[in-house]
Amino acid sequence: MDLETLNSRFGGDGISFSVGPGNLTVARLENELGMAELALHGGHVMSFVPGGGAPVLWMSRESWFAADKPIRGGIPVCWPWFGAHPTNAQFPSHGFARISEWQVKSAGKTADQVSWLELGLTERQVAKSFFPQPFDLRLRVEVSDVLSVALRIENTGDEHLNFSAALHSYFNISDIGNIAVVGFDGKPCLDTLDNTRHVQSGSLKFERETDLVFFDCEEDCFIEDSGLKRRIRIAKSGSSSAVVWNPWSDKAGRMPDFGNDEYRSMVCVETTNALDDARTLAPGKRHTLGVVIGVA
Ligand code: TA6
Repeated sequence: MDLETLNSRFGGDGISFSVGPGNLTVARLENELGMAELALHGGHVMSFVPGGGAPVLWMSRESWFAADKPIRGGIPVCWPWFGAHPTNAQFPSHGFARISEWQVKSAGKTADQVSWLELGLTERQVAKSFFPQPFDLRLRVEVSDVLSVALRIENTGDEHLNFSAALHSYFNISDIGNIAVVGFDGKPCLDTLDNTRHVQSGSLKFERETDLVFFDCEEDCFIEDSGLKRRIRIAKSGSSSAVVWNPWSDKAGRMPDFGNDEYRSMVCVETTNALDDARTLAPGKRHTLGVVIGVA
């Protein structure tokens, strides 16, 4: 759908569509309480700024903005597999949803200043080789003084549908040395760097590459940032796992779409159905993976 049609059908009242980086179509949702931008490419929330506050989501200055590449930052939608494809190393990391073109389904604003946009993706827009089963994805983004992102997955086929998924949120922080991630105390955890499991004790601080998958965790978690003097709240739904990731300097240096020093200004706290928390949908059934992000 071209910009003129998008704006005439779904624009207005603080919702607009324009050409963004890499000529990607970007939707902007703005009201008195907050602002967010998302690319139709990947159904990718790129930014969220609560009224009068600092940007909450991080975006690499080296990010690709291209039809065949994932955007590095914001909230990548990882589906139908988290991480590497289980059997085909040629398939894209973290699934195909974040490199597919999503369609706008509806948009609006409620009386209490919540602007929302709903995008859709089905098997008709995706290469059959990646995934042979029918599905219907809906991504609903709501913006006020908090950001809500909900990925609804429906099995529209007649076979069981197995998937893993993530809302792979990148958060903007003052410096990796200034933060603690709180909320995983006592949770079982897999360290993917050495494939060992342990139980987390206390809050998470960062001094090296960190890539941890937490299980049995449905509670809210927080990023406490002494530099920005703020606490980001991450409230999950439809998820009993989470991933905390920082690539640190060596891995950042190996990623062409990630500035060598940028690991200091970001942390990922991801809302997932990953590994042990992968899901199966019977025909006709739905599952929603959601996150509400706010600043205290
Ligand atoms: O969520 C953590 C992780 O799986 C890391 O292992 C790292 O690979 C990161 O995601 C980014 O993956 P990407 O494919 O976006 O480079």
